[in-house]
Amino acid sequence: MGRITLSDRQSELDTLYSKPLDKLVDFNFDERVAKVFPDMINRSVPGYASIVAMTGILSAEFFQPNTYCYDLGCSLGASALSMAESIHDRSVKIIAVDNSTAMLNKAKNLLPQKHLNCIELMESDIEHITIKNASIVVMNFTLQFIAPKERSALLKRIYQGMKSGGILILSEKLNYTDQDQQQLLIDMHHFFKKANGYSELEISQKRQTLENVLLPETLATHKNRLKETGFKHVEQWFQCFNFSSLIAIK
Ligand code: GEK
Repeated sequence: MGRITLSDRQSELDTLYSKPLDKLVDFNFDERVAKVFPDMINRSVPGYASIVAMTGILSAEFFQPNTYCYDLGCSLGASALSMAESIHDRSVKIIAVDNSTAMLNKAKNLLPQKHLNCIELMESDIEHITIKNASIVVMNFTLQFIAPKERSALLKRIYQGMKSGGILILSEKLNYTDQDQQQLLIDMHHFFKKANGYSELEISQKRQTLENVLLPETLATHKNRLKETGFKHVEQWFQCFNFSSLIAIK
């Protein structure tokens, strides 16, 4: 029997950018986005469902009893739910953090009651929380929204709050320094979005609203930063077009 994921549950169709908009304002995670989020992320991020499922599988293997799991930038809690369904230790406590009230309100209604005992939803900026006693930290497509100059400090605080042998799962959209390579990867991502029913107008308007908000970096930048932070082992375990996931072991 398949697992229940948030994407299987009712989500409205994402049509936010289907009409020409007079003024394109920077993308933010408000109520309109929260309403359509499962549809939006599944049709926009290649490999999203796989990454969420693998987050559960990896967490179950690396979880240490009586430690915390963190889902940073949890949105509707898909990664937290994947962890809750995969980790069978009764001591598991998952702290799912997001600074969007709209996302957390929706998450409260969507997450199955039986998992709300072990998942604590916390409304906060992930740059202002204390990470402690953590064996699993997940940042699935969240670091890309943090100002680049703040990223090292955030990763250092995460590292300091982690147990030895604990893991960070870091999923991000990637950038390429070689212009041809960058263009090819962007084109392939657009093919993916078109195949999922987004029009050229939707793709272009959404891209413009994300330009100042979602700031991707290269794979090398991520790997180097994780190593400089102190992680013993850093491995890229997934890539689909320009979307990737890394595991970093303390
Ligand atoms: C998933 N991980 O479905 N503090 C807290 N939350 C933040 C911050 C911040 N400083 N900045 C952004 N966010 C999820 C998907 S979405 C990715 C993550 C995407 C939150 C923001 O409110 C949003 O909910 C999430 O990070 C990014 O597995 O939409 O591409």
